[in-house]
Amino acid sequence: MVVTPAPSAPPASRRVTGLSDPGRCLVMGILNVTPDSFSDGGAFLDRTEAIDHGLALAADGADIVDVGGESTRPGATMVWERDEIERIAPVVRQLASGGAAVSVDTRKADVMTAALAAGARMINDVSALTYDDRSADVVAAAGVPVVLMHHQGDPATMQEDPHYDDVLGEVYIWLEERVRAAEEAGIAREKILIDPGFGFGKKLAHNLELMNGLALFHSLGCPIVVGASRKRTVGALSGEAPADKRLGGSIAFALKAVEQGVQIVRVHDVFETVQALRVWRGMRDQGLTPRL
Ligand code: 7PM
Repeated sequence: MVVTPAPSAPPASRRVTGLSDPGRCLVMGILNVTPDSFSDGGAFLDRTEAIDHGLALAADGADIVDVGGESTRPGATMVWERDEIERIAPVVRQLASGGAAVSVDTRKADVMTAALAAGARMINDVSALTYDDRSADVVAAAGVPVVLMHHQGDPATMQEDPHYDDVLGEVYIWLEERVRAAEEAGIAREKILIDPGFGFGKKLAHNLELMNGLALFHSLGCPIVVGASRKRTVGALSGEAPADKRLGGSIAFALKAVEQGVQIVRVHDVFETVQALRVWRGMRDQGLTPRL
């Protein structure tokens, strides 16, 4: 007997891969090509290892591979532009030529230019184009999408004593202003994504309020990106679990984000996150299927 699926539901196989739903939350896999990254101990500094890890992220279901060559953790030392380019460009080139959609996590205009020449298709700037006064022009000229992330203070000192009277309102207004500045620099509004910057100049309570109130940011009219993967907030809520023991908490945050309709989650553990999102979607789709 041939069982035809109900017209309201896509075939199960397509539902599982998400191909039937262009609106599903995308997964951005994190690829650190740094010697001092807190969560993988610089294990991917070696170029071929970095490339292999990037390919594995894509194979595990990452829609985007986010390549970063500069650690932006609290207290991190600065990386010279040329070193950052040397680290990431060959990795970007290899991943892009293999068909991966590559974004590059950098605050520097020359690194953006080099990464775009190597095949990157998107810029992810934790400074929201405030760090380098040439960066907005690079993004505008390239016509690529850009993630504008909120932060308070410099990476070196941002966790010393972050203060907000109203974290949701202040982050919202700051992002609104950065979107306006980006548009003024010639970046089309449909190329702009926003990110509340989990952990960037925020205390535990600030991060939790942002996570609970994420849906507010939809009224800025830009896709939302959220990255909470392996961050200190997870450790703070789980008996100070070390960075390599934060998968469960990272997934809890990813689900909280997707529940509020964010468009991209930025994570280290792509396979496990994709699985969690599929289970979440399966439950939601069942709930949306009319009962006969
Ligand atoms: C050390 C500390 C290394 C912190 C890396 C980090 C985000 C990002 C980062 C984010 C977007 C990390 C961070 N975080 N880009 N880049 N959103 N858009 O944990 O939350 O990966 S770097």
